[in-house]
Amino acid sequence: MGLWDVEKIPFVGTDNVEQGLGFRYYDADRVVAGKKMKDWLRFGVAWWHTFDQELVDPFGTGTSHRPWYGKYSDPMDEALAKVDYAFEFFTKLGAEYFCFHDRDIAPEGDTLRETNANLDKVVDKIEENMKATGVKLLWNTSSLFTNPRFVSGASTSPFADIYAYSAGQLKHSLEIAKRLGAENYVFWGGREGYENLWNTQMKREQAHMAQFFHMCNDYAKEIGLDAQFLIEPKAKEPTMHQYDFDAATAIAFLQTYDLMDVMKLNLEGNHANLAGHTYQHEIRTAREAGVLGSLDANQGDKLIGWDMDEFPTDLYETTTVMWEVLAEGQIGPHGGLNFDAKPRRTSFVAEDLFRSHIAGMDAFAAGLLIADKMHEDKYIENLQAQRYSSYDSGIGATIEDGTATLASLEEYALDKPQSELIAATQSDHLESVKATINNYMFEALK
Ligand code: XLS
Ligand code: NI
Ligand code: NI
Repeated sequence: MGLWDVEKIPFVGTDNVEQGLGFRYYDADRVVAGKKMKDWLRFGVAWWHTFDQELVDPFGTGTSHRPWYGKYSDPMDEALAKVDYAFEFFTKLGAEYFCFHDRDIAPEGDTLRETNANLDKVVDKIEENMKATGVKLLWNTSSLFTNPRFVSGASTSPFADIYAYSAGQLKHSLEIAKRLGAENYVFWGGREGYENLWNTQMKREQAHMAQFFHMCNDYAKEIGLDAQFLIEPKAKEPTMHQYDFDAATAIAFLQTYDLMDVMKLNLEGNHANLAGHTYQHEIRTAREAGVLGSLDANQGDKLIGWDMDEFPTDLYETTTVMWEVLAEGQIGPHGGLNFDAKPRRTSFVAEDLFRSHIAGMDAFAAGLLIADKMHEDKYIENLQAQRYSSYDSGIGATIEDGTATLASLEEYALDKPQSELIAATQSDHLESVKATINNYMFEALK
């Protein structure tokens, strides 16, 4: 059986309604819209939630049962042992990618030098396991938010020693990305923002952050690291206001500081909600600016206003995400779906780690099937083309080709009676559109 008390997760198809330890929809090699399911979805397992999370909440200690608990007194021994658990987990689940923060995988020493030495030992073992299993690194990142030294940020810290430390930490993290062949490298600025504006020089902090990214890019070039850099927007939590608030804010930052060619975005469902948006809104915004990079797959809770990191099971949302991905042709040049998600505190046995990933993978596989059916019929494409068709010829075409002026448009509009203007608008039958999408969901999964 191995280290985990679970067999390799099989594809079982749709005979049974009750979800067990098998996939109903995720059939890795099944071809959908010209690509294998696994190549559309590129699922990643998040090290921090899966192997480090004890399922604490602000009112209670951890509830999780994990097979390595109580076996190791030295934290380095536990860190090394967890690599074996991790790779057996990826393989049994059938996830081809994983993601980690530097501090997820190895304990810190007193100095950066000592910490790097711990890290390198674990990275050696990860590298061996990657070679042996073929599992790949979707992205790695650096925790510039957990340790108390980052209390007021890292590259936006008002304290230059902390900036310098962060740069040193990042340098080694990029070297690890290079060594492990990371497809992307993520920057999530959990503490890059402010608690209060009275004591904050916002522009100065943002300029420091931009300079930090430029230094990272210079170093990546120097060492020949070709991982795609990704900013992960989040509105708030832990910091009251984060500078990478949402996709649009992050894009404006990238444009202001000449970073559009350096960075794309890693978008997360729950973060979209914290910014007051849908996941689809964030993905569309990034797509249309040419910066969709990768996705953190999770969902929030409509009734709770913080980052819940629930496993994504909302079929409607996975359908909208996969509709956008199919329209884009890919998640991003090197993108994937990283489960930045944890089981609930009440789902505490080790097997729930498998169950929760299966639930998320099946929800996205089903979303892919539904979105594919919609694309095959060009349902949304036709609906949108029809809605904007008045720009394809006549006065609309003069607006789009730039020949229209205020004077030419005034001349066109000046004597049009109200009845003609009202007749130029059309009902969009929005309720029927939504009902049709529901029908696609039923039909595609039959
Ligand atoms: C936290 C973020 C974090 C990033 C990686 O809310 O989602 O987990 O994905 O640092
Ligand atoms: Ni998050
Ligand atoms: Ni995330």
